[in-house]
Amino acid sequence: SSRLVVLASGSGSNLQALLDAPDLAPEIALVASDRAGATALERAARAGIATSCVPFRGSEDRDAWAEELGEAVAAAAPDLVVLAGFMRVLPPPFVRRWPMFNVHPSLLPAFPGARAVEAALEWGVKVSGATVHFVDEEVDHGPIVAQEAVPVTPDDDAASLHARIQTVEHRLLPAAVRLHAEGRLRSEGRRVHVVD
Ligand code: 3YE
Repeated sequence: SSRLVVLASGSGSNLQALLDAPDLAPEIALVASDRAGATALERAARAGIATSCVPFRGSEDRDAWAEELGEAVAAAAPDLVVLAGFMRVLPPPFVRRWPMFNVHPSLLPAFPGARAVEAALEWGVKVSGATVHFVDEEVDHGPIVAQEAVPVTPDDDAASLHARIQTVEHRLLPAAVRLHAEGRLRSEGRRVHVVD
C-alpha cells in the first residue's frame, strides 16, 4: 500500500479532505508542521495519525530546519509528500527526496506565492481556480497535475473567493493523490498525463 506524509502550516482543511476521502488507498503515515499551533496537527491527532512539529526558526536556519523536518518525514517512509497549506519554501535537497504535491489557490502560472487569492482580486481577473502540482526547486513552479477554474464574482472578497477555491481543492487533491497511488501519472517534460 502507498504511504502519504502531509505537511501543513494552518487549518489543515486539505488534510481533512484527504481524511474524509472515501476509499483513499494511501495511508497517511504522518502529518508534520512548521507551526506548533497548526490546527492540522489537532485534526491528525483526532484521527489517530502520528504528528511531528519542527518549528521554523527563521530564514538563516532554513537548511538545518529542513534537515530536521526531512528526518521526521524519512522515518515515515512516504511514497508521496503533500504540501497542504504548508507555507514554507523548501530547499532543493528536501524537494528532490520524494515525489511531492503542492496545492495552490490560483490557476498557475498566474499568481504564485503566499497571497495568491488577494493578488487575483487586485488584478481583476474574472476566473481563478485551484492547482495541484509537483514540487520542484522553484516555488509554485513544478509540473501541473490537476487544475480547475472557478469564477470571480463582483461581490467577492478574499475570504469568499478563497472559500470557493478551497471547495475545488478539496476535490482535486484527493483525486490527484489517488492517481499517484495507482501509478497512473506519466510525465513528459512538464506535461503530466493520466493513463488508464
Ligand atoms: N518549496 C519549493 N517548491 C514549491 N513550498 C511550497 C511550495 C513549494 C515550496 O513548489 N521548493 C511564502 C511561501 C510561499 C514565503 O516566501 N515564505 C517565506 C517567508 C515567509 C515569512 O516571512 O513568514 C519562507 O520563510 O518560507 C509551499 C507554499 C509556499 C508559499
